[in-house]
Amino acid sequence: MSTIRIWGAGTPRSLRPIWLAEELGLKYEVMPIGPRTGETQTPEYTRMNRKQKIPFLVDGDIRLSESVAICRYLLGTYPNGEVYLPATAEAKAKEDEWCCYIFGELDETSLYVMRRHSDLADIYGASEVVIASAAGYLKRHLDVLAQHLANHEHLMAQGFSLPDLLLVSCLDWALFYGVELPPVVAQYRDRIAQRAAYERAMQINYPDLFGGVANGTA
Ligand SMILES: N[C@@H](CCC(=O)N[C@@H](CS)C(=O)NCC(=O)O)C(=O)O
Repeated sequence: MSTIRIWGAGTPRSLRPIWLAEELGLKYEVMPIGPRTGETQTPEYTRMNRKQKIPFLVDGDIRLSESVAICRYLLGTYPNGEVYLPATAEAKAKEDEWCCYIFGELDETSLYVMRRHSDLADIYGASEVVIASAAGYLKRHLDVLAQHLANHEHLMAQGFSLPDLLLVSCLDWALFYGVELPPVVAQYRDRIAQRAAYERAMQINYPDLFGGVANGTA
């Protein structure tokens, strides 16, 4: 079996494949490069990933960028029953509906827009107006999630799934930006964050916060 290598640490997107690898009990190695350190710009990394972004996965002949695609690959290739893997076209579509929603509306349209015009203002320009607008948009979708989570333990009826992992990575990101979560969403987030795999992944992804070393070999 080849060594699974995951490039990237220190961001909500890099947490996703690390957390999933921990859930699946995989043996893997993390190369803890950061997004703004110059490490994604080297000729070696650029040859591997022309996008010059993290996370990135190598598993044998498979090379993948995009946090959601990497997670889908790991889950589909190494399922272990701990994370729900939909089997029918209908169940796959329902799971995908959540994944697209979380990635499209929370990650890219809200949180990353807030990041671009705050932390990354030197590159994309500072704009309080854009940040406030993106935060308002985020709130609207947190309310949608609150409605669903008021009577569901997980996003999918079948139990913990990839959409939950993606959502919690976004909720942590929102909390980092000081966003107040609706109570039912905060309770859901706290429940999921008790998973042992999440706690291990946090320590691997954010070694500086936990005083450890980014050695992701599970
Ligand atoms: N859609 C991509 C986004 C990847 C991404 O933008 N990663 C950031 C860190 S969270 C990065 O590497 N930024 C470096 C850059 O844009 O130069 C995913 O979900 O993996």
